Amino acid sequence: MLRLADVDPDIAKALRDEAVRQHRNLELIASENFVSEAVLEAMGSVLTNKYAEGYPGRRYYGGCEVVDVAENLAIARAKELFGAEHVNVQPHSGAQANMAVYFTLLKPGDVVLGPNLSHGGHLTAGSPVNYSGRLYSIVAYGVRKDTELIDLDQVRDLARAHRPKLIIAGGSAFPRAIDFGPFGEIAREVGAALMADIAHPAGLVAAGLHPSPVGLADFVTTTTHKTLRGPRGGMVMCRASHAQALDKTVMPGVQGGPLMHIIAAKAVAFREALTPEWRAYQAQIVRNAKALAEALLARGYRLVTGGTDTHLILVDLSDRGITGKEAQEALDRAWITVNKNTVPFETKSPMVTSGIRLGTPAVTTRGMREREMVEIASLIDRVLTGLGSAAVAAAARNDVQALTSGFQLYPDRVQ
Ligand code: DSN
Repeated sequence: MLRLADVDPDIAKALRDEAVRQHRNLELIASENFVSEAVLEAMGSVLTNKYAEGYPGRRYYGGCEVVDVAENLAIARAKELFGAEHVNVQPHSGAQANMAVYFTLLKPGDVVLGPNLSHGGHLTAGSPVNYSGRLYSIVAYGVRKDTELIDLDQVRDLARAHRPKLIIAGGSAFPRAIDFGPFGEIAREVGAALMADIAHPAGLVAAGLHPSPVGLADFVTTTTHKTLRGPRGGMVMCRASHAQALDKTVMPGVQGGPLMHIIAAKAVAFREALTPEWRAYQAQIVRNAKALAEALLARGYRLVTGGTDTHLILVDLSDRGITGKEAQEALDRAWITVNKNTVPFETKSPMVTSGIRLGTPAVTTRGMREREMVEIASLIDRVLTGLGSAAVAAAARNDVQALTSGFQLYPDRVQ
């Protein structure tokens, strides 16, 4: 059997280079994480060969008895992890998970009340450049100017005025925990369905460290690769009463063949997530985020909402005369990986932005703790203060490598 290095040395080199980059750099993108070797093994498996349109026991293809085992395990473990009545593990991504819910509930033109993208929402919650914004009549809510927390009075007022069919709670850049209770009350009052997108805090939700919308929202969507630390993919949870409609929308409504190797890897990740060690890991993610936030505040950085109670920090750099783009690029040169991000009431384009988003899931997976977070804050500060200096970037690269080399990651892949 020919190995990858023999068949395609260029891709083999790209894979090794990426493993080296992941080991060498400080990974602070809030939506990224490092999966276990067991999850990688399930993803890179013979299950990729199998077509299995349909659901366990009800497929359109023969030979599905083995992949049925994998999908049933993924479903059962996800139900146990989140306490959900029904789970569909087939969505290929968070965007497709959200699409499945919209297509289950809505007709084109229906009114949807969702979070403004530049206030922490997500593209699929109604951005005009996304299918959601093109198909539905979107009304956007935001955060309050004084607290930068979700403006629930505005959510209620807009819901009463526009009578949406669907209300969306959750997004990709909220540093604070979301209280789903008031969203549920508002949705009930105006007769709307509620969808909670927990892609970012899903791991914290499963570990009981963030309020759970399961049982309260009609639909809960998530990705499986962020705090949840599984393979890249999506998932939808719902009440049993919506199960049949949801499953029909996922397949044949918006998807064809499920990715059975990814579903098997989801099952592996959920098994890992049902252990006490994984819960302790989630708690450390939050402790690390708080430690990083405090260390940045101590260096004079302005954090949106003044801090965090999740895995995520949003740094507003507008008072420093640096754009998010400049900061991301300078940090990249120092092997610190972050993403530029809009801040509430943003004045710059999404390609420039006034802020950067930081997260601790990946560095926590590597075993870093509060002490390292203080060091990371100091490194970020040195790079941003010395913006444009090649000497500062070179010195920071040395210190980043010294730090990351103490925390193993995929040792067999960086040889
Ligand atoms: N792109 C994801 C993130 O970085 O938050 C959201 O889909």
